[in-house]
Amino acid sequence: MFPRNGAEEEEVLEELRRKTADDLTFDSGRILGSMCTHPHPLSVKIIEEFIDRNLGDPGLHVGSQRVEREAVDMLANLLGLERGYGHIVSGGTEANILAVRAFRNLSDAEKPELILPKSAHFSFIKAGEMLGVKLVWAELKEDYTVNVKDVEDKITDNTIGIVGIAGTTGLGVVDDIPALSDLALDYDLPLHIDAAFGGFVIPFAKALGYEIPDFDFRLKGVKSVTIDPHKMGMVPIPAGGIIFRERKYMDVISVLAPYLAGGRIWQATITGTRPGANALAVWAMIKHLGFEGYKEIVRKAMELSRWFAGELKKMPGVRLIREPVLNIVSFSTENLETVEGELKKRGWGISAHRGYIRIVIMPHVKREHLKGFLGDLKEILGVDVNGC
Ligand code: 0PR
Repeated sequence: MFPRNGAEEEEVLEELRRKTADDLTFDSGRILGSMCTHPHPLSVKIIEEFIDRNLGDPGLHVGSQRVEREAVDMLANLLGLERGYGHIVSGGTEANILAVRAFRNLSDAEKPELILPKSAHFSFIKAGEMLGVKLVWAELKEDYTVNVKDVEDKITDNTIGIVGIAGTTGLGVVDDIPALSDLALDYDLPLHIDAAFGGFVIPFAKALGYEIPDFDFRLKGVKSVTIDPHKMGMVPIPAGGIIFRERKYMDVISVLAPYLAGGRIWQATITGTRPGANALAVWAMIKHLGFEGYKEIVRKAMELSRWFAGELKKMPGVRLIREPVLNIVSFSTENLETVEGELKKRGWGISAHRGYIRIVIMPHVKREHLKGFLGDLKEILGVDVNGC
């Protein structure tokens, strides 16, 4: 009910705390199935200080707009471009929708079709439905990467573009993007890479010596990349990223906003009014952590993932779905649904999907949390704890 009279601030805060007391928090170490994490303290400060900036009316906040452009350029740079075109958006969903929208608007296909791996995130289902683009799902190979031959077989005159994934939602697998890029160039089609998760992992993991295929603008067929700072970028929600190789992709998705307080602009994002503070937080976190800072975060997450995968492999009744590529470890058990329910009852924030449980080793996940989880899993599976 809408209250007639207002309550005291403290009272309101107290009530909110009570109402959300059963939320799981990242710092509890209990959230093992999320791609978000506890934001870095600097980014929290930035959100507080710049909370009123609205990048939907950039003429009012010209400094913030400049900073957003710099953030986009730094992301583009991380992805192998000197200069990129794009925005800090609400998340991977908006970024993927914008890419599909750009591909559709640039194409003259009568019945637009997009070819994407069966492992693609459900945000593409939203994109397809909203944009009237038919989704053509390409098969996966045994290693869960997309079958590039099947992608080729599915190209028609109506194909508007191809999607490759650098860090799949379920398994963190990276498609053979060099092959997809060659294919896209051969058929003169744009290739979009969904690196919503992998964008803030792969460049650093590669620098650490992990063997992961190229996935970004260094490959000429790649025309757009989704890269989300609110996943491994340590920035608070909402902060997604869409980067295009060329300006024309932005031009075809921009609409005129003629009357804004700050003057008329062409707007490419789906959201109108949108948080400037989060874009500033992206800029600030990149400046503060730098390549070496992110590399260290990724080093820990990758090492812990490999340790965790090793422990799971030792546990009877558990099947690792595949060796981890990034910092995502997925496994299956007998009676998976029951095991999932039991784990949830014990307070673990996990979910089973496509026949397995996915654990995302985000920066808030520490070895002691995983040890606790493994202990519970063993008990649930009825394994003699002392026996192994
Ligand atoms: N692309 C990929 C590869 C993704 O994994 C995701 C989200 C998206 C796009 C969409 O990103 P937004 O959710 O930012 O729009 N993947 C996670 C998932 O579906 C999102 C998530 C995050 C889910 C935190 C749960 C959670 O607690 O699993």
